[in-house]
Amino acid sequence: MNDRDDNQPAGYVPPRVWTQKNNHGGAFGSSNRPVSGATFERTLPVGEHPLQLYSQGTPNGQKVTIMLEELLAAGHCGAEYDAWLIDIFKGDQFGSGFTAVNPNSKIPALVDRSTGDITQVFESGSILVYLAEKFGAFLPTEHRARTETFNWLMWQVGTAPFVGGGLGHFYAYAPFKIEYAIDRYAMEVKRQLHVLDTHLARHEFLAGDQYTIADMAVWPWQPGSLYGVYNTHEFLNVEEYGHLLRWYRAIAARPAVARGRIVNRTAGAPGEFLRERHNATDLDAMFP
Ligand SMILES: N[C@@H](CCC(=O)N[C@@H](CS)C(=O)NCC(=O)O)C(=O)O
Repeated sequence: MNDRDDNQPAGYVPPRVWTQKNNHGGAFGSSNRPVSGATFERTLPVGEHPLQLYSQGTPNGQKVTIMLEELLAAGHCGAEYDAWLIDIFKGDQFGSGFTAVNPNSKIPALVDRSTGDITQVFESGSILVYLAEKFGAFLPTEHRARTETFNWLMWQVGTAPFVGGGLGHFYAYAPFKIEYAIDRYAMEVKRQLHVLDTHLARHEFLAGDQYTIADMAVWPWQPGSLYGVYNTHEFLNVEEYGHLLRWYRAIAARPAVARGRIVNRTAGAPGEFLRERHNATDLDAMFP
């Protein structure tokens, strides 16, 4: 162990067995717990569409609303959906109805009521694959492109915790700044940006020449969240990744992305957020 005065807070030494404090501080310090399960009873609302999404407009939530808007834009009317807000900053993810759909208490979660017995889907990557297979869209059938799509999709769901739970948490949410933690995660996130920049120097989209669910998974996070919720784009000098930015801007220009990225967001400039979406007209009114 190093000199304990260097620890943060100074003098801190990890106890032999970790125990929970009343409030660990930071943005989620009072709501996060070391056990799973519901903390209160609340049934989930159900709208008129077959697809019921329970989510918030964070990067993981945006992946799914972008996919749903892309499906609708491509003419898949069966992708009409209700997007209910689960406000994770108020602890809605610990309600009994939500934990029954996602025992991990994280948004996004999807219920498909068009399948006889209802189908419950959680994990953003699983939801993207589920929708892609249900509608036969944005997931190539050709062996090589399909494999590349899964490569980048799995890469993204594996790397997101370094961005959000790592850099974003310690840069934006932690009760105080810890240089070691921020350096460690800044290094890893910049490495990820370089991985993408290098790949996108040779490919139009992540899986090659087709826009797929892999692009929809990566876009809100790398670099979306760095421009958005975590506001670390200048700190990480994101502008140096020219090929990544070319791809990022091309996807941002897609009308379905402009629509999907604001669904279930609770704040922002006028026209930049829509708490809930129950009908195409909710968004049409914002994109006349
Ligand atoms: N691996 C999950 C991660 C989902 C996740 O971390 N969701 C965050 C918001 S982006 C959340 O619900 N956080 C609430 C909490 O940690 O209590 C996925 O990809 O769906």
